Amino acid sequence: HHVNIPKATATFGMGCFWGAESLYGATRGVLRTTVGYAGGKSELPTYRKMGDHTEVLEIDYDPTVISFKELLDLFWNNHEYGLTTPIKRQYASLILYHDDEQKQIAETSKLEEQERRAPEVITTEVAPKANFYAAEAYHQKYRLQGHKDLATSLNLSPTLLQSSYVATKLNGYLAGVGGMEQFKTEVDTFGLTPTQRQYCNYHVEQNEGQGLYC
Ligand code: MHO
Repeated sequence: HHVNIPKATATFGMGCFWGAESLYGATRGVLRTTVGYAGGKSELPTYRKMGDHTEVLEIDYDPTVISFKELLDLFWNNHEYGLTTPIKRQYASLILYHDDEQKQIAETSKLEEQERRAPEVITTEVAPKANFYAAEAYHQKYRLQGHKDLATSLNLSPTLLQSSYVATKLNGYLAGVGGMEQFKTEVDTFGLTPTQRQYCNYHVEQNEGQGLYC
């Protein structure tokens, strides 16, 4: 993996962060994902004491491969944010922008989405990204960690659970996102052993298109 790949970051709250992490993980142009807590003011949130924070996904992406607008299209198409269902702060629909360009694109995109959904009122908030607190290790790459033997064989330290490109990708593909055809085009870059690869092939095929759940 080359160090000079251009990198930008997006932060979204879209309900349970396990699903969001798998959705974006298998998406082309996404380089790394980390789940965490953001959007509030309380100090050092944890899963048990989240305070006024929301479960969010931080996404590092290559903007020459996928645009912020394309990340937003996935955002709108993959979670609930209508006023018909009251949403707890923990699962709020949230776009935390990193710069003025993201702010503008997010606000325009929200207006368009509101027009599409009217008369329903969408609850999504657009706000500046302030503090982001990475979630506990057991929440990172949750679907991948569910494959215990594979996860163990990958030697994922708590740091790697947040930063590994391969863990990011496998966490998406094993949850059925991306599909077998796309997986085949990328798997050579993952550096898997033959055993790991065979295991992944089987489960990517089994789970393809199963839909995200929490
Ligand atoms: N409470 C749900 C979702 C977890 S989530 C990371 C569960 O345990 O399945 O909010």
